[in-house]
Formats: sequence, C-alpha cells, structure tokens
Amino acid sequence: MIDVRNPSDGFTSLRARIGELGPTPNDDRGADGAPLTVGEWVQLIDEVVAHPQRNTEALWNVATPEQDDREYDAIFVGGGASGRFGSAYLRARGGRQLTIDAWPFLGGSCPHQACVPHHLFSECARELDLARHMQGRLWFPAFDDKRASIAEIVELFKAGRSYPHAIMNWQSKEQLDMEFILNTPATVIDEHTVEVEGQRFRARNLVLCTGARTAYPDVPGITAKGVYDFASLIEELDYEPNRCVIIGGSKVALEYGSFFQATGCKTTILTRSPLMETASLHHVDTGLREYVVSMMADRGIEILVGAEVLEVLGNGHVTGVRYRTPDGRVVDIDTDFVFVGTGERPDLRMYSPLGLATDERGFVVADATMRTSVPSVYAAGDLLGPPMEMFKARKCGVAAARNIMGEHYEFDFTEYPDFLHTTYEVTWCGLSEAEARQRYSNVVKIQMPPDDADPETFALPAAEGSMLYAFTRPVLSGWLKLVIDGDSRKILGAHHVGFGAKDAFQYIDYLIRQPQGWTIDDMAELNELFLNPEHFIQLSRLRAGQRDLVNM
Ligand code: COM
Repeated sequence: MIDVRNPSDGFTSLRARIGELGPTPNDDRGADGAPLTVGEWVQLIDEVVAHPQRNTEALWNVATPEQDDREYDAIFVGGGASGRFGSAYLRARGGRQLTIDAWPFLGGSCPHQACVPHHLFSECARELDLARHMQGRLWFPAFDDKRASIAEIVELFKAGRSYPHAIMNWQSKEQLDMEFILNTPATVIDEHTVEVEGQRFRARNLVLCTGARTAYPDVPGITAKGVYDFASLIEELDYEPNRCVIIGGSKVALEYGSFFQATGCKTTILTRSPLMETASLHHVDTGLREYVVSMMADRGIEILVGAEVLEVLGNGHVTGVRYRTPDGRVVDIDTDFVFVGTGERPDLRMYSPLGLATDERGFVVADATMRTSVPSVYAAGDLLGPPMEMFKARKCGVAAARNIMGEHYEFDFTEYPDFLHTTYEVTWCGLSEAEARQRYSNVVKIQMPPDDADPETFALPAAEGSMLYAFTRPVLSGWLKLVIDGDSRKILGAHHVGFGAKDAFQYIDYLIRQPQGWTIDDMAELNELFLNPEHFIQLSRLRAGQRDLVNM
C-alpha cells in the first residue's frame, strides 16, 4: 500500500518497483515485482514534478543482459511525441530501442505544457464565450467574469496533468514494451553513444527528438516577471492577470489570446503580419480568415497589425509594453501580463559533439527519411522546424524507425490538414479559393453564409455546438466553404469555422489528396449523421445533380 499522505515514502516504494524489466543501478526493485498501475504512476510523477530537488534519481526501465542482450537499434533522445511513437514503432517491428527523457514521464511537452493545456484553455474559452453570450437567457445566469480566473484554470490543469503522463508511462511500458530511462538528461557522446547517470549506451543509430522552445524577441524588459510563454504560463503564473498584451501573431497568439479575452482579461495582440497571414500557415482562405479575425474582434480582442514591439516596461514586474505603429508613432499600453507568441526554435547545444548541419533559422536539416547530415543520426519533430504539429512529430519518429529497421520510407510533411482554436474550432485543408483560382479555370464554391447574404440574419451553418448562437445571433454560428474544380468535379479545398469538424477534416484531407481525387458526387454519396458539424455532405448532394456546377 502506498501512503499518499506521505509522498516521500510513497515515492521510495514506488521507485523501487519501477525496474520490473530489470534492476535499477541500486538493484532496489520491489519484492513483489508487480507493474506500477496508472494510479501509482500518477503519484510517482506528481511527487517528482512537485519536488524535483529531492527526486533526482532517474527512473529506469531497462532490460538486463539476461532479458535482452541485443545491440540497440536506436536510442531516442527525448520521449515526446516523436520519440515515443518512433520507439513504439521500432519496438513493434522487432527492434530494440532505448528512450531517454529529462522529465519523469513520456509524451513530452504536449501533455505537460502545450497541446493538452491549450485544448483545456480553448474549451474554457468556448464555454465562457457561450456563457457570456447567453447570460440572462434560458438557464444561463448573469456572467460574472470574476469567476473566470486564468490562474485557477492553470492550477486545474496542473493538478490533473499527471493523469495523461501516467497513462503514457504505463502504456509505453506495459503495452508497447518500450525500454526507457526518465527523469534524467542524456549526454550525447558521439553518433552512436549516449551517457545516462554515468552509464554509456551504444546504438546503431540515434534519433534526436528534443523539440523546440519559444524564441523570445530581443527587446529590453523581455525577462521581467509577468512575461510568459505557453510553457512558463503553466509553470510560473502566480497571480491573476488583469490585462494582457500578446507579442506575436502565431497560432499560439490567436489561441491563448482568445482564451485570455474569454476569461475577461482584456487582450491586445501586437503583430507584425495580419493574423493567419504569417508564413507558417498555408492554404488559409481569405473568407475564413476574415470571419475568424472579425469574430475575435467581435469578442473584444484588440488586434494591432504592423506593430513593432520596442520594450517591455516595468520595474521588476511588467507594467506595460511600448511599440511603434506602422506610421511611426511610439505608443505605450499599460498591462500586468505579457504573453509571447512569436514562434519556436530548437536548443541544439547538447548535440554539439555531432556537428549537425542546420538551416539559417537554426533547425536541424534532415532528408525525407529523417536522416541528418550525420549518417547514423536521425532527427524528428520540432527540431526540424515547422509545421510544429502532432501528426508531423509522431510520423517523423515513425519514419526514422522504419528506415532504421531497414525499410526505405520517406515522409513528406509539406501538405496536411490544419486547425486552430479561437472561441471557435477552425479547420482547413487543401487549397484556398484564391489558390484554386490560380490553378484552375472553373472554380466553383459552396459557401455558408454565401457572399451576398447578410450574416446577421443568415442563421446557417447551424450545427452541433452552434445552435444556441444560430437561434440568438446568427452571425456567431460559424462559416464554411468547399472549393471545387467545376470541370473534374474534384474537391480542391475545405474550410470551416465552427465546432466539432476537426475529426472530419482528417479524412477529407486524405480523400481529396488521393491520386484519383474525391468529387462532389462522392461527397454526396456519404450518409450524413444529421446535423453534422460542417454540412458538406448535404450541400454537395443539393448541388450534385447539376451537370455544370455553379456557386451555392
Ligand atoms: C501526446 C503525447 S499528449 S504522445 O504523442 O502520445 O507521446
């Protein structure tokens, strides 16, 4: 039994039981040898994360020579999405891997500081938006934004984040059979060798999977207390922000800005490029962008385009931000909270013994097999630069594993479906209408609301998640567009603002990129689960009888 009232004792006995596959260096594995349950992992991870100074020993899950004496096919440096998926795949192919991570859990920043909290925050933003919009109607009480605390929501996340961590450790060990060492940094010695807690491990290959971190702009005051990024927001926020200035116009800026504003924390975004027109986002349809940005403004977010941040003001703690407007004026905004959303870069110092080739922005250069300039070394995920998306991280890791296991496998991540959250879920794939018109002479679209409709009275798309908006203020109910080549009838792109369509877009993207394409007639053959979030099936069926397609 683990005495959770005494985490220190709990940790000692839990740690002793980690080495079910083999002994820890101290050979102190538990007598019963039973694998840790998910609940026990939760306690162990909670303890290590809460008290890193007193829990400095690594967590070893490494086979003894009696259990497996094969050479390692790969050591994965970093156990985030790339390292975990690459490791699992390599293992499933019959190879031997070792995964090393400085955190006491696998899964990396996604469940600890990045995608998982972002989704919690975006869900809060959506709920808050609805509660504010509907206040005083039906069962909705008056909206009290004093009850919507950023700090409290961050604490809610922190209190629960060990649950997904624990599942990843448990799944990796008990179901995926991975070998790993956690809670300790790896030291890269050469292209085949890594040192952990004084012990050297050799492998045929290394796979580097240590991700990227926010690149803070180089302006005076940027290190002041009160300046956060997505990671330090989770780890360090210790007060309730009242006013927010976001530096940068990345996806993170839109997503976190929408969340902060939804809690009642008045938010200003200072961005050089118009939102959703940054180089890191491709295929953004103009109509979609206009709807998304206008709906952010509708919620009260101030978006200042062309702003050049000059300085973060304050005396120990942030008090404001000074910026230059496009017409050269210098303006100060008072704020107690600055959030940086200017993009990310990898930290490659630990790989200096390898002499890896990098590009001009500092990302690792790799070919389509994920092989770097050093033949036995592969790299995966955010180390390689944008898109910094989950599908890419995981599939890069898998691609490296496949090649290491003898298959020639190339992964091209230049085309993919994309999404972001504001108070809406925004999804898109394929070509924007403007891109389609550059490449095809007969482009037809299905759009809701149509260009000539008055959106304030056009209560479609009404669908799951937007019904209450559609019946109270139609313009809030979302926006969609399907772009079609009228000659071949193939769907070229799909664009959606609403709720619940992310799932569909994973499939739509795949279907429209099949060599034979995916036509409006194919779409019309699907059996819709009415009301479906994006309405594309029914709208396609309404149009598919036309021999010569026209806009709808
Ligand atoms: C996702 C982390 S939260 S991983 O990709 O499953 O390892």
